[in-house]
Amino acid sequence: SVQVEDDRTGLSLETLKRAFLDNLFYVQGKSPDIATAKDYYMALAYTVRDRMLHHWLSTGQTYRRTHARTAVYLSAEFLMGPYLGNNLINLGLYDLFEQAMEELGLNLKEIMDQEQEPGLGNGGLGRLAACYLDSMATLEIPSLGYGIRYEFGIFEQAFHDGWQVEKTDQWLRWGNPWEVRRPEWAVHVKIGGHTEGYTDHQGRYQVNWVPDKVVRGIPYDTPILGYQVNTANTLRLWRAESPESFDFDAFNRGDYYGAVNSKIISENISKVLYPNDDKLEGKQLRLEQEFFFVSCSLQDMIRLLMSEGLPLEQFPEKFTVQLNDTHPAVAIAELMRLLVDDHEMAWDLAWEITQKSFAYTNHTLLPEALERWPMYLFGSLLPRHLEIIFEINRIFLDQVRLKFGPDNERIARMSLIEETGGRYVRMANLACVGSHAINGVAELHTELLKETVLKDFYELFPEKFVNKTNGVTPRRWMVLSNPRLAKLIDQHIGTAWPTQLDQLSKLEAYVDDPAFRNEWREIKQANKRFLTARIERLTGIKVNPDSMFDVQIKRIHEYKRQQLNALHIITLYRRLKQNPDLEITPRTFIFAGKAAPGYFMAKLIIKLITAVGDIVNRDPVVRDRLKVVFIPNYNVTNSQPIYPASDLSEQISTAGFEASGTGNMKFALNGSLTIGTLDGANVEIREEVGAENFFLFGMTADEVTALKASGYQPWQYYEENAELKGVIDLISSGFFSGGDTETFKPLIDNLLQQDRFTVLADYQSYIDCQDHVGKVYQQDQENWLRMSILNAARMGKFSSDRAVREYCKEIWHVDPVSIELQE
Ligand code: DL6
Repeated sequence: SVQVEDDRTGLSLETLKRAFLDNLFYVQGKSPDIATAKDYYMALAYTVRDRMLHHWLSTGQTYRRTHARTAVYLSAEFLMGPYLGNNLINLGLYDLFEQAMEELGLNLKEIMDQEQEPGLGNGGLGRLAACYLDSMATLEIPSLGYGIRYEFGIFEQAFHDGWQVEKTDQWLRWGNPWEVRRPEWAVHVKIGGHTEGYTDHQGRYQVNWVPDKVVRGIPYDTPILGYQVNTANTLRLWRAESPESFDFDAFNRGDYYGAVNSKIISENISKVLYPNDDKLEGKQLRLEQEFFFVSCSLQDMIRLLMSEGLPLEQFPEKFTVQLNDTHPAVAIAELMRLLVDDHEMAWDLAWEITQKSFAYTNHTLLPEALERWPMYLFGSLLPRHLEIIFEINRIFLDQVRLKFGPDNERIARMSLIEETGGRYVRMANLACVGSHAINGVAELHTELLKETVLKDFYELFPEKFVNKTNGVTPRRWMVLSNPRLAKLIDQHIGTAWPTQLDQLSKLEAYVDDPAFRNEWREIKQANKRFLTARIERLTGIKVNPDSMFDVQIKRIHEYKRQQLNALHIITLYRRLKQNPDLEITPRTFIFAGKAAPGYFMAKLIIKLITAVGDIVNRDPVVRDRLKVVFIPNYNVTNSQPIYPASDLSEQISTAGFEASGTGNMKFALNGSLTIGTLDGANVEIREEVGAENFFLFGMTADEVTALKASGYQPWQYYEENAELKGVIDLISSGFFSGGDTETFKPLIDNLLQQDRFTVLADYQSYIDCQDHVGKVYQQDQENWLRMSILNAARMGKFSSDRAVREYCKEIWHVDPVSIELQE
């Protein structure tokens, strides 16, 4: 008899092709003659998703059956990147599908290019959450990610006259094949109103919160596959809707517009991601977003606990909840409220459960990013939570007094309520008090936390503080985005390295092997040619793939110092103008990154870079030895071809300001050398790869602090350094702004007068280091290649698998559960 594989699960080439055409016909409603590229993408996505569902359902069943202890990642941002390619890699079906598409006359990569990535994050913090979900699934750790299903993710960046302009993101425009809406698990979230005290039937004082609006949270679930395991965990994102599609009372009163309006107002909550990175936007809607997804998620966890027949007291045994920065820190007050008010639990027991359940990760030392909410705003949206926070604070400050005596300044600093010049609720203080563990994201960062912003909390709770240096997933950042290099590595050290990244050290044995070295070099060249074509397509600029690709890609921020990079470019340009025959290493300066729409200085830095590019790229004196490109709309999709093609990774933040950085890890993993300061994880990267394989410059964090304490006067550096003065004067003269001396004035004035991020103080050290980099690249290519191989070979530590294992062992106490596929 003829045996036919099932269309949804079969894996033969014939079945895949049939299943794809079936989905094209029955899901997209198209035949190949009229199908668009988007239709092909959707049909392929469904074909891949069909092959994931078995894993997903079996995983859920196993977790329920075994009452698996679960790591919950609460995060306002998940920057997942495109799913299709990653799912194919994690399923181990990439090559097979590539062939199936080819046999149908289609191209897998072109189809993958159709995906609109879910840009539900700003940068490092959201991308870290995505890498951790990948690692948790790969390590078979029962886990759930909870966040917000923003209808509009991070804006799309376009350019007008060299200035950034923002266009709204529309990732849901064509539908999202990876998610499943689960209205049956919707929950209600109260907002606003007031509280009322009453005495219950047992004579106990209770509080009832009477809200002035209620919104409905609907979960949308996405499966998160592990790499080459059966595990498929869940990312659950909440969408806000109104409880009924209409306010029927208003409708019956004849108030049609009023009825529709309440629906619109509710839906606003999950409408748009706030596009700020490292800066608090103290908007009411933002606080509503934070509370909304936290309340939905905690209610959902309680439902899950009860559906397994477990009592509420078991919450901290069933779940361990990681707070991704303070954005979800209101969870501490909300869990207290759910336990004490809704489930009538005694305060002390509820507090014990709460503290056991939460752990807090801090991602930034910048004071302007620390969340504090005006008390009137907080109290008007969350009146009951404010009462709960007052009570937590009362008990907590007694604890402080007990340990430190009547030290009023300390008490004022540690209070959950700030009272100097306006009253605010301090979310970091709440997170520290309500969590059993507090971590920074790189060794230096954790030390600085203990010495500065969280010093008082460290003195009170030293046992809570741990470091968890960030990591990145080698599946997306190597296997998927650098397939040529991944294959070369497979051929030499076997195929275990993507899940055991320490094995990359075996590459050291080949560092002098001529054939291996040759292939390494050729792969880098091929990746550079690929990026060269992409740059021309995206910007119209032709770059030379034989030049050094000197790359800085990340959010635009003064502390990340893209302006320092620009000063270097202008320095080289001036040298060429003064001496056109000067021998210099040809370089292509590649930038990408978004500026927060309201961040004037960051936008001006973008304009400076594009303006310098306009002049330098066209000047015949330069003879194409320098090129400056700004790749628009930096996101996960656009970043993937950049790391594998880069020679030099710019990690040049002012020491003490970049909490960790994770791009720095992606570059080194792909064999790019770092020019960097002793900041964030750069310190540990340098330790791992060896000081001789890292281009170090600049002041240390301590030196920066000391310089500022001694009264930093940036203009002195300008006065005393002729080359720096020449560069600054050239910008001031209007040379890069069509003669207009106003455009860049704010930037220059700021550098000369304040220079909060000590750009001028580090200028000479950076220039000297860059001169050295140029020489090594040009004159010592064999050594460069060797350093490139050694960088990749020594990156084992920076896998997100290592980071997640540490969280599991030291904070979460969660063990793997392996999944057998159910019949
Ligand atoms: O921990 C992830 C990432 C770090 O690598 C970056 O150094 C840090 O700047 C970033 N922090 C943020 C700020 N968010 N807040 N609050 O994205 O986190």
